Amino acid sequence: MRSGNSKDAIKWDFAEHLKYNMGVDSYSATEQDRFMALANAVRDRLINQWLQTQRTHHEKGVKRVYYLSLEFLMGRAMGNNVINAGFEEAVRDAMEELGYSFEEMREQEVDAGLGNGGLGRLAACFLDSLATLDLPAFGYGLRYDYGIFRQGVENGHQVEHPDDWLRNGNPWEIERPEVSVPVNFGGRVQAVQNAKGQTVYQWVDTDQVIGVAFDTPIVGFGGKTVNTLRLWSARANEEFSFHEFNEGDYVEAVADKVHAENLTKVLYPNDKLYLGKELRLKQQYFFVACSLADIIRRFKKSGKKWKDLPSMAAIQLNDTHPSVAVAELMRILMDHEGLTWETAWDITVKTLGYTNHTLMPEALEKWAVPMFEKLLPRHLQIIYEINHRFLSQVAIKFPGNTQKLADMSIIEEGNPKQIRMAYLAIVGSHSTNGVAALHTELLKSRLVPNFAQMWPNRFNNKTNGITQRRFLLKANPPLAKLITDTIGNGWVTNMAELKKLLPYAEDTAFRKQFAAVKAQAKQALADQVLRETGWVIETDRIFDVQIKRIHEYKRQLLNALHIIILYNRIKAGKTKGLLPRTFIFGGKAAPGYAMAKLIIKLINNISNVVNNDPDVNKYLQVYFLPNYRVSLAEKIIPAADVSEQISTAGTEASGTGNMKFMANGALTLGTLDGANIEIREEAGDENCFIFGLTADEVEELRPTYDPYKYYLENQEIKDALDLLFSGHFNFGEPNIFEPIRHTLFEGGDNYFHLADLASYTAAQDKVVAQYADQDTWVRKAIINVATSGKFSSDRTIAEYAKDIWDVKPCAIDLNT
Ligand code: DL6
Repeated sequence: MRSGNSKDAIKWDFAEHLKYNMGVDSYSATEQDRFMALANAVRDRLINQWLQTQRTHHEKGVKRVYYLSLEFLMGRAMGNNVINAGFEEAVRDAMEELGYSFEEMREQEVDAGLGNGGLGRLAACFLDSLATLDLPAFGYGLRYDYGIFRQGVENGHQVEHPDDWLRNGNPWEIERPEVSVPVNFGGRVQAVQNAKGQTVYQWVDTDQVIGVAFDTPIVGFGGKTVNTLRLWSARANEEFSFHEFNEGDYVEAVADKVHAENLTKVLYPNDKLYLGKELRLKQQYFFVACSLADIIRRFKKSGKKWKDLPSMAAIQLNDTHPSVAVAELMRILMDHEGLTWETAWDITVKTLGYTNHTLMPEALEKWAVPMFEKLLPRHLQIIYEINHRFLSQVAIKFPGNTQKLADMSIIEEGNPKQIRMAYLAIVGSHSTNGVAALHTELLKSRLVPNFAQMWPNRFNNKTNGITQRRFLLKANPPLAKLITDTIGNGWVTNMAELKKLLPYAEDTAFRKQFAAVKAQAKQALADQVLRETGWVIETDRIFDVQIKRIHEYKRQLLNALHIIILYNRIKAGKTKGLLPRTFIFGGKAAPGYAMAKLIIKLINNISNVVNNDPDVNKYLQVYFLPNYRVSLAEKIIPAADVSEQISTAGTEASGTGNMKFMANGALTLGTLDGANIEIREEAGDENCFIFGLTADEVEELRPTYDPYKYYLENQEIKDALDLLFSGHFNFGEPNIFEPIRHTLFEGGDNYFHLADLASYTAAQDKVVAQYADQDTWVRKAIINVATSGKFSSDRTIAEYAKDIWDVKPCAIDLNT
């Protein structure tokens, strides 16, 4: 009864947990109690497969993937777990028989928001695909007590509230106090002679923090492989505090404990901004040290020789955040295991792979040498030695070229000197990949051209993907059902099978069903918005959606400027050809990013004017949905008609929201940036709306770009900007949008809003014209779904597995 998948077994186990875990009966139980009891009953049903997975991997001695990521933006687990494990129906029926709605119960779950955006959500999709493809894998990260802040909106301004996501407990995780790793900081390095008379280095007089593992099961679709997400939480070193405690300084002892445990207190809420904060470096080293110690412990149990480590472990660095792993692995292999530099280096490079996720210079991590030295003195020594050896290779490759030495050095000269972590990651790994075709090209040609020239074979592209299980099967049940009823359910594990839908784009009856499903999703979103905000969203309109982090390069401002153009047209009575449209925005701004926060305020102020003007709101409505998060994305994406992917070309590495929208039948309105290019290739130019400068054109224009020219030459643009800066949208809040005016004009409009506004407006006009012909529109939407197969994270992970990791699937059989 504890692990059976029948409805009755689930009912029994649910009742047990309600009584013996939550300590309530059916009369006193709250919705939260019921959710927790059900989550526990679901977790019980994963345990056998979870244990069997670990056992099988161990017994077969398979190579494992270790995905090191400072962020895992998991969202809710309940729906995904029951779908992947294959007992959704039994759970739903069991709850219904007890008089509860499964849908309502799972709304109780708090999102696990341990990430900022695309990078963290990609890591979560990868875990789903790794398990579904039966690849032996661990995700390693940090168990932050507070995830990404909860966003409120007050008078149009973003306000941040702490995300106390663990307040009700986390039913999915298991604490493993027995898996604890001591992690050192500070101290000094001493050189001593070993028995053979060789100099060896010892890192001594350190402060210690303990990492404790918390494990979460990751169920692959079909429920066979259940991999592990292992997150580390910081605990004080008890011996240390007890010493002070015994000396009588109880308060100091407790303060030290609190100090140590602060390490994993909170996720840094910055997206693509490197801050250089000491606590952040401590987080990075802490999670790398814990994870490598764990990997090495597991490897040692295999009894293999050190040279076999690369054939047993593939460690992928998700961005530069874990790149101190290069030095840490070298330190373990040399200082603990006594390997020579050459052997340790060979193993390190073969074991590590690095994924770059950004072209934005302000996101590239560089650590000030003095701070790094204070925290990690031995690692600094190792990095200097890596650099020394590397630069001698550079000198051979580019003889007499001292500029190359300065440009490629891992240590950047200056005051203070800085460690270029991306360079360390490239030098210390066998693979560097970008996340979309254009991104990889720009990575090689613009960001690190010298490295691409030095090691052309190390660079490769792995276009991102998304899991269709969460973002179609779970998020959009009516569409998933329609697809399955039409072409079978093969697409759930082989998204390329969606191609079979292509002929149905020509089928009138299917188009009608498809349109009905979209209407249903719009209603579901409207219901959700009503519940969360009290706003009534009309559904019989075009839903034009931009949901993502708020960032200047993503150009929510371009979207807002176009809305003002529409507003002016409507006010001037130029409504011919206009169709009722709802613009939906969602996204968080980094708390310290003033311009991004001001853009949120602008959208909200426009929304206020537009939605309250009866002349305008019959054509145009604007909503900024607060607290954008994974579970809200799952409601918004199915409802969208238009997917706004409008970053300045050459700035968005890939984007993954664009893929989720495509798979749910929204048409991309986008620039030739990131994976939009590949979306156009798959869907066909006629099935999306592409506009704006290309990445090359942006660079050509940059030196002579004059935003005023675009303002003066286009009357609609001029009128929109004049209206915006006349105070029309900020009555009673004088000059609040002045920084936006400044950035667009005196600031030089770094993201080319004005250069692209006319072509964006023309593309938007085309959207409306095409939407007017519903039959054609729905046909295009179906073609988008049918051609979205490339963007499954299963495809992406299969490519990593083959090209970078060399790992093979391992079938899990409960009966062996
Ligand atoms: O690769 C996942 C995701 C891409 O889809 C986005 O285009 C990219 O902006 C994002 N990168 C980051 C990097 N942040 N830092 N540092 O979030 O990665």
